[in-house]
Amino acid sequence: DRIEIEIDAQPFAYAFSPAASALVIIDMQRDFVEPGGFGASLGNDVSLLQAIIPTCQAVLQAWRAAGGLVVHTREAHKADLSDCPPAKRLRGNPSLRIGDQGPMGRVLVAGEPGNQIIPELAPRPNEIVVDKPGKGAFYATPLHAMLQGQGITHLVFMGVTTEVCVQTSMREANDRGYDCLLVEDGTESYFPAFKQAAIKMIHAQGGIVGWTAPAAPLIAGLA
Ligand code: C5J
Repeated sequence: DRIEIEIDAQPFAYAFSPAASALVIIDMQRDFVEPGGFGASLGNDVSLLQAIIPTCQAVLQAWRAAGGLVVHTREAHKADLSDCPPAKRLRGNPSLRIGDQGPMGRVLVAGEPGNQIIPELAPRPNEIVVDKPGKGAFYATPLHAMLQGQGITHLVFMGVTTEVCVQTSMREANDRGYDCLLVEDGTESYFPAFKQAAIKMIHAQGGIVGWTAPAAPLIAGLA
């Protein structure tokens, strides 16, 4: 089961074996995608992010059918906020701060309704769910150890937001030696120009952070 799949990507073809790869879905939680959550509290239009849900579902379905490992992350803080630096909580002038009570429970707090992955992409019991206190999925989490324990060398990323948690996580993964692919239409930003810039930054300079490709060739390759 070490079959290699090669797909058209930028800046050149991306090759991976499903058995040594994980699909990493970043922060597709209600806090970012639904009104009343953290993303909206910062003044963002969350409907932009909802548009990628069908594509994320299609990639997730194809990935599961190929038997690949799936990782879901959530930006989540402990109820006592001991893992939320004051610099993060007090920055700016949001309508609700992290830990405040909002329409979907306490903002960005683990276990609250707003902190759950959206139902369309709900994790299955055999999939990994990582709660992360930072923007990157590797900071203060067991993710690297879990992936190493399963012989994972390649990571395929989707989720939100492209230039914040997705790009930060890809850079962290790249520095840890993973070959990373970003699914271009499986990620979104509240700022479309930032998404486009992040995609270019990732695959520029010979793939300095990794590769990018649309969902279609990935799904076709997995079939
Ligand atoms: C943000 C994230 N944008 N998941 N978090 O604050 O990208």
